[in-house]
Amino acid sequence: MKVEKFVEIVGSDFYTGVPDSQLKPLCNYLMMKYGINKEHHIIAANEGNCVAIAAGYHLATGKIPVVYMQNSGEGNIINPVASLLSGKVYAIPMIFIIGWRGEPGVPDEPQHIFQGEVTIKLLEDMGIQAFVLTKETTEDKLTDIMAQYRGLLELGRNVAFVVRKGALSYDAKVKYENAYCMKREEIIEHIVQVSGDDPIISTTGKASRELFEIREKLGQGHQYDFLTVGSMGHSSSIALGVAINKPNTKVWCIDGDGAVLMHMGALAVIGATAPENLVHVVINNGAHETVGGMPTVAESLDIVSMAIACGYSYAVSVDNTRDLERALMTAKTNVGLCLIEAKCAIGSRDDLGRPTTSAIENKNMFVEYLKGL
Ligand SMILES: Cc1ncc(C[n+]2csc(CCOP(=O)(O)OP(=O)(O)O)c2C)c(N)n1
Repeated sequence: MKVEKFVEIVGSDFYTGVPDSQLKPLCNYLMMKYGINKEHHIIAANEGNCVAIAAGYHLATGKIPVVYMQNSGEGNIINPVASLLSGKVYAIPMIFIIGWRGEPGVPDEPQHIFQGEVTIKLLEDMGIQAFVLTKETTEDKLTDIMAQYRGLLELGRNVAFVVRKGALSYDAKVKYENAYCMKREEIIEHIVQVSGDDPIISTTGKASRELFEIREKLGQGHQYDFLTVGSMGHSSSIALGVAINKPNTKVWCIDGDGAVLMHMGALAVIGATAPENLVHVVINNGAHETVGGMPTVAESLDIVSMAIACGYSYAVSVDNTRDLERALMTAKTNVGLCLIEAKCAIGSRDDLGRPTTSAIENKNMFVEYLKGL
């Protein structure tokens, strides 16, 4: 179904979400129609934030908001759904539009398999009525479902459209750009060169895929790297746990701006714990590049000041390779908690592959490697 028709039938004028590749037609449509616009469209830091913003919108307007997200974000919404939206608490209605990664029977990446299996069940358990939108769903069917949904929404209930791959389409081509020149893959290659034999924990999305391919290209093993293929926003906390327990080695975290925003409290805890051997590199393209390039709010954020305020002892922002190399060398030799923000262009190679080792193999190699440090 064309996304324009879908949005018309859903009939809401406020959307908040975290972008998803499977919902690219919807995300691109919202960006073209509204951009980022406080009255109609806000891209939030995590899916729980979306629920809270949407709840505030409903309290203030009495109208029904929409939260859009990948099913990976279900964990992030469970707390506000159970303790804010639920009929046993405030009975706040909203519509969820959820991209269904890892749908049973559809091949997908390891981090999506289990989440895909439990997607509908979790919604049922949370009292959210769900309808699976497919390529075959007609406008009449959707209109019927929305009529039923309106009855539930009036009672303060929550409803969802779980969107199968290819169910929505949007004809316009949308390209996201910024003013920076460094490519994420080049930045990661510089980190690999300077980090040498140190362990690296990399964030979800293309950063981990690029790290894997750089090791292949350089003929290096993958034992140095823990690829956080899911758990967006948590790689820096994994790195903290490793760094505390391996105090005699430098531990590197390769993070993304969207991931940092998603669980920004981690910065405060890392800063307060202050392991002297942790280097946190935030590759900031101001975008959720992995899922299509839709913006984050990080482009104008002062990440260096945030890090210093949280207790990092060294923090610097770089936007070219010469300054990047210098900052990486300082971090390698410095004793103290470091953050490097690397300003980065939006984009990646078209032929970027995916890790050819399984997640369990990746973990086992990494654990064996850590034992020797
Ligand atoms: C909880 C959760 N929500 C959404 C996603 C979908 N997702 C995967 S990567 C990504 C964007 C990550 O952005 P950023 O950290 O800035 O890295 P970039 O892709 O720009 O390198 C998103 C939204 C996810 N994996 N998990």
